[in-house]
Amino acid sequence: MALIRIPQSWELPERLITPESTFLNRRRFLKSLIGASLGATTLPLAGCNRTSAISTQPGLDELTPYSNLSQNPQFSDVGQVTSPEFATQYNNYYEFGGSKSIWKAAQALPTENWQVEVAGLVKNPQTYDLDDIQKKFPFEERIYRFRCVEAWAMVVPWVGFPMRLLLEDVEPTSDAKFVRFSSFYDPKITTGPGFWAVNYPWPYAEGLRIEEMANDLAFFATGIYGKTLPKQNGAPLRMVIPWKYGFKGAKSIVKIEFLDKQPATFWNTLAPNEYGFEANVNPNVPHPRWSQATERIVSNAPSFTWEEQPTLLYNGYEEYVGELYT
Ligand SMILES: Nc1nc2c(c(=O)[nH]1)N[C@H]1C(S)=C(S)[C@@H](COP(=O)(O)O)O[C@H]1N2
Ligand SMILES: [Mo]
Repeated sequence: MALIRIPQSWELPERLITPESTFLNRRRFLKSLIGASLGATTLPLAGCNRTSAISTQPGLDELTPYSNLSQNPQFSDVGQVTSPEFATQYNNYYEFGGSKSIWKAAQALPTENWQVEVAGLVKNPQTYDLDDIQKKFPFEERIYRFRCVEAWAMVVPWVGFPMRLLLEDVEPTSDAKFVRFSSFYDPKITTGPGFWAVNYPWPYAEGLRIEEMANDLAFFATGIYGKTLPKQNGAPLRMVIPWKYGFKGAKSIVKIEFLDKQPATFWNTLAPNEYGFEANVNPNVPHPRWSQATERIVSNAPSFTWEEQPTLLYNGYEEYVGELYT
């Protein structure tokens, strides 16, 4: 991709472009902005008390809580859960901007009448709406480690269902070897890339081998912290592949295609030597521009500081996925 010049801010690890102090100052700044412009914000307010509206998680408080949610005990004990305030305000969603502070811009995502088309090499092609998904697939809560390729990490409680249930529903043919998942893209709405990335290979798309999709860990999330997904986290349906780097987890999915060949994916097309198709978390395989041996995990409110810890092979999920890669 010699024609594509990758902007500087995409190339740098987050720790270099956004040191903690900058982020924390920005958060404080954001809070004061929110306080000053409540009338102008499109977010409904939880109450009339301005202080409480600011101190709760913007974008989270008006989301629908799941009732009778069962937590999968197999995926519950992976350390202190990251505070929702952080996980819903520190995001990567380039369709809505190149920084981590896109949660407000992402509220422009239109999620009404959402449909997910399943096509390609399957016996039962489907176009699901969210009601179909809710009725067909039993939802559960799973707490997963989350590891971005930029060497930061969180622990996130997702709500959703394992991808293998969708496989059973659509029945891939024996020719199906790979799956491509495409995100919502409408240049009139997803204006975040602006002039600097209009020629990038949108829509954002990710892919898996079909055996990876069939692994019990591979998950479709429709919720987070017991509520429906905020837009900035990939509403209404996103992928969560906890043993792979975060960029493998495409957000706001509109299309799932079963294919006989490895599909082109967003980051792998842009910079194949930096973002592999497989992209398993591995402390021994450095990114060309930084080590992956350690990661920074965020500690919780009120300080939100980053703490260094060793990176685990397959992000700690070797017992589940090791056999896929022998
Ligand atoms: N459509 C889309 N999906 C995406 C991204 C994106 O920019 N666009 N960023 C990826 C990256 S790099 C990461 S680390 C995670 C971040 O998910 P979070 O914001 O919920 O933590 O989303 C992934 N999915
Ligand atoms: Mo990422």
